[in-house]
Amino acid sequence: MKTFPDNFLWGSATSAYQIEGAWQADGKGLHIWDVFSHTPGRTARGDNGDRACDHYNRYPEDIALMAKMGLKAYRFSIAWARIQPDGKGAPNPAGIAFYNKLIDELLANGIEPWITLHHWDLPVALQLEDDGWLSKRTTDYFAAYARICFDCFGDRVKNWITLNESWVIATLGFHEGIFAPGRKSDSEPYLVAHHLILAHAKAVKVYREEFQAAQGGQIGMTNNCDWREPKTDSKADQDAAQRSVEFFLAWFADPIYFGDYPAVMRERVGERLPVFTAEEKVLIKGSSDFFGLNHYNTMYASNVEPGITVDNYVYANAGVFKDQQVALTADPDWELTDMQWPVVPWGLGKLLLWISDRYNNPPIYITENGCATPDIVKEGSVEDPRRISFLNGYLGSVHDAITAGADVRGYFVWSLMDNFEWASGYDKRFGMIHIDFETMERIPKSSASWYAEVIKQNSLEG
Ligand code: GBH
Repeated sequence: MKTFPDNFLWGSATSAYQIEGAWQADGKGLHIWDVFSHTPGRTARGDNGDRACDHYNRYPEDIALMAKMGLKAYRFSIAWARIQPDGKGAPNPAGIAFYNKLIDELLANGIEPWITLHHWDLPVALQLEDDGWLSKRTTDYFAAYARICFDCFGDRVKNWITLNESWVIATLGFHEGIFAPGRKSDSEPYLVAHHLILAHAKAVKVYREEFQAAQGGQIGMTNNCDWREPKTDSKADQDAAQRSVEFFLAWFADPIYFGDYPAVMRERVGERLPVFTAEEKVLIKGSSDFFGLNHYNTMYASNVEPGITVDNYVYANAGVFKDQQVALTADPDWELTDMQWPVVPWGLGKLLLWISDRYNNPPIYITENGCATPDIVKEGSVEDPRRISFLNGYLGSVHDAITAGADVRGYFVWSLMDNFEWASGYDKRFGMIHIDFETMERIPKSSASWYAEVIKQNSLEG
């Protein structure tokens, strides 16, 4: 038996655009993912989140399913464009009313709400009028939006995540162009990242100065990182793996814990890497009460000599890749999920220890981990043994890391239910609950009962 610490927080996660639907209801403004997914050619089959899981209307049923699983916590995001349709100005009462109902229903069911303020759905007016995350002005708009949320919901909500996966916004949105707003640049990702870090720090300042003492909650940022294992024992490959994790995670975490970007990025990115003023460094340093981590997979990393082009540039997420000179490969024996991401449970344990070691053992919450698998509905039920084995393996690795000293406080499965998987659309299924997107029927998969048992026992078998 692998038993978890007392009070270990068991949860699952979703995000607004991926589940809510109701894209034009009750005064909601448009956001960049509404526009991106309605632009021909940007998502698989032209799928969009117009209806998604219709969670906006079916949230009581969804919360009942969460309660049945015994979830202690539920991480969801607020759609900024429901709160401020144009991303600035007066709040929209109907948007606030929706999240009030959601929060109250969670609490009535004994489930702790964990709110992400921004999970990629930037109000489109900010993109058109202010250049979105390319502009420093957006950092102030974000802080003002955050203030509305703390003010309206902070009496009941004690856990705040400012931003979800800034790496994805910067790299997939502004280098590869495969996510909204779909830009392709070698320098913009660094500018966008810079503004996201500042936006986070400004929102945290608002919370700490105006709300935290009275409301007594905690606030942090969630970043994603895949693990990079050196392909060989050579010094060059070990350095490449370390460099790759620094370009991935330390890009965002070093400013928060140390006040500035990693030295290796400064050396390699040069003047495309913006500079924090002395005042900004003070603002940013120490701006997280916990370390939020999303983790999905592992790749081998090997060194690439400058000037050499290898054919996995795209797979390796170029932009920041050309600057890193790291080639990524998978072991052909690794099982792949439906996203073609390798299943390597030990990578998560290694990453947790890397974080503990670099950032002086911060409290860590795994705010996302999970996999996509195809579903077959048979006589009204769905068996998903591959998800069970994925979760069992990764949770085992989390347990190993805790035993080795990492301060991991909680774990959120991505995802509660199948949903709109961004550019991949609806046929990539990450949920523990199956959704029939025609009828909107919910069918808990076998992993949902498996997870309910883990939560009940606070331990894994075997
Ligand atoms: C998360 O992003 C999101 O927060 C969530 O909204 C989304 O639905 C979920 O994951 C599933 O996608 O080794 O080159 O193949 C995940 C971020 C970045 C994780 C890319 C996997 C694989 C890169 N992902 N990474 S590669």
